[in-house]
Amino acid sequence: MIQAGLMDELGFDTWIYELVPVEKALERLAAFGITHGEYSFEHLSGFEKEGKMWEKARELKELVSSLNVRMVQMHAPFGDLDKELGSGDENMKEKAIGRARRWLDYASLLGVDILVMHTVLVEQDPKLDSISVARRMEESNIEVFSRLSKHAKDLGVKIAIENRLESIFGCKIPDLLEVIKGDPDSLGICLDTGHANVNAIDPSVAAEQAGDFLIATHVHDNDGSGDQHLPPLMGNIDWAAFRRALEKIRYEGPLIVEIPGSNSDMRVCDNRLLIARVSAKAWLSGQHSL
Ligand SMILES: [Mn+2]
Repeated sequence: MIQAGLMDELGFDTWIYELVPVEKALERLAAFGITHGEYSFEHLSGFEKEGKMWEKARELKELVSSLNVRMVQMHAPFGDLDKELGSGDENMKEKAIGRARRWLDYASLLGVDILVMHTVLVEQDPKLDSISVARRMEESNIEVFSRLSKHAKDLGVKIAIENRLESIFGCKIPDLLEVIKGDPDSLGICLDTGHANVNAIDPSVAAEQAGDFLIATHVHDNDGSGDQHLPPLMGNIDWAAFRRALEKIRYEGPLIVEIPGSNSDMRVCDNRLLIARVSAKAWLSGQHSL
């Protein structure tokens, strides 16, 4: 039997409506009856650049409460930030830590409990063997996340570290568990089902490994050959096994579907939302299993 909580907490990343400003994206999700969500980094990055996050946060908080949408998580900057946090240049690294702390502030201001972050990347050193590189990555991640977790704790926000797409330290759940040990109260895992599948890791195995540390999800599908961000049941993930694993670890949500819409046509965004909602509900209700 499926737990009631899992289906109730189905949500979407605002990324699906990247075509329009965040306010419009939230209104659209609410119009389609979506009750939970994740703020995409892309939707908020403009406010960061313009220094408007503090005033915008207040407006957004009011908007989501009037729309009855619970924004359970937000995506931190990634890409450059991952490299800057692991940089050997102390100045650059400290600036990056400051930026990550500001994003924890933003989460708190927006009333969002969880900030999703990628792991820290360490510069490639051709002199080092692969084992030493992996060890340096682990050390760097433990150091950076234990520093950030102190700020998270002060704010009452948790950091969910996402399993990486690239086949390096951080793509496996046991890698992340080592990092979380530094502060298990404020650090947890965001399981990205698509990233796991590309790394030939069954999301059901990953979920069981994460156990109680699973605090956020990025739910999407692919055929294993790349990070295609397809709705559930459109790739080769064993969704029935994943659902059973979520039940076994008593994960109660949120389940956040992370798929793109379109950058040119709103109807494509709406259609993709509708089909993903149907497929996610078919998955969660067990209708697709023989
Ligand atoms: Mn993801």
